[in-house]
Amino acid sequence: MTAAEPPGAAAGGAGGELAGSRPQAGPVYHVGGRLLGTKTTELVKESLPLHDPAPGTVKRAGRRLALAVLPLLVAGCAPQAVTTEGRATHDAYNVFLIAAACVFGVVAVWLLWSVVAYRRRNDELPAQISGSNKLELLWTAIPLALVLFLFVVTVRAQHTVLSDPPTRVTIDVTAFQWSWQFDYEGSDRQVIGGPGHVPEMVVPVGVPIHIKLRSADVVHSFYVPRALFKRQAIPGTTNEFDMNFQRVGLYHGQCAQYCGVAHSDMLFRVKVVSQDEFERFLTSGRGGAPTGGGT
Ligand SMILES: [Cu+2]
Repeated sequence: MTAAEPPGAAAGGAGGELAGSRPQAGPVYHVGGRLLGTKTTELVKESLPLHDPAPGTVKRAGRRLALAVLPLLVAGCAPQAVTTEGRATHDAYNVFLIAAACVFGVVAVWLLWSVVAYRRRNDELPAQISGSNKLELLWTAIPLALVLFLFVVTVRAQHTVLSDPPTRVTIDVTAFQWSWQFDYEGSDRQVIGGPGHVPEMVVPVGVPIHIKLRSADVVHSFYVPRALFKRQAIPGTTNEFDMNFQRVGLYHGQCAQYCGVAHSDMLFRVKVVSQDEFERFLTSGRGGAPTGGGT
């Protein structure tokens, strides 16, 4: 008997004195290194573990799965937007999120079902099927329809964000190393930030604000998280866009493009006020008087 052969093989093959103490067995067959059976009808036990997992293992796996899924769920949350444009972006984002979740759910359930329903039960090869025009058409048409649907959702959201409504408030925003300057067209109102002073861009609620964004030196980025909007300020270029704030409040803003050693100081705030308060703001601080910490 060779070292790889189990004792039963030696007993059956040699017909020696051990034959009477155990069932007579023929040579053992190996497929892919696994012990499958003998020439007799008796099957030798599989060497792979087929026992049920311990209850504690299932609980631990459940906890790990929850820990893995929770950050994904949290990461899927976007802040509630406070501008008309931001809400359009948020709505489009949610449609994408729901579509992605549905695709994931269908694929995951289908995959798990296939693993369980078509698991290996014996050594027989399953039916070998290849080519199905119906299936090919189905799994081409469904993703195509999904992509077209998401394309339409994107174009509609983009149309809202990039629409150019008539405005009566235009603000020239200039980014510089390392703060912001806000000039109100049609008025001599000006707000300039500086070291230790976070400037406030005061805007009226419910009114489209037209912004002309420029840079005085290097590339910066105008970013208001609650507006779900970011746009670069590029030297020699004027980027124009509109923001229509729907809620009174004070919203954080910052430069989102690394622009030098004091980049982290490039903060600003958007102060959304009533239209009356905005009129008072425009007329009460003529001559570039500071507001909200601006200099
Ligand atoms: Cu910057």
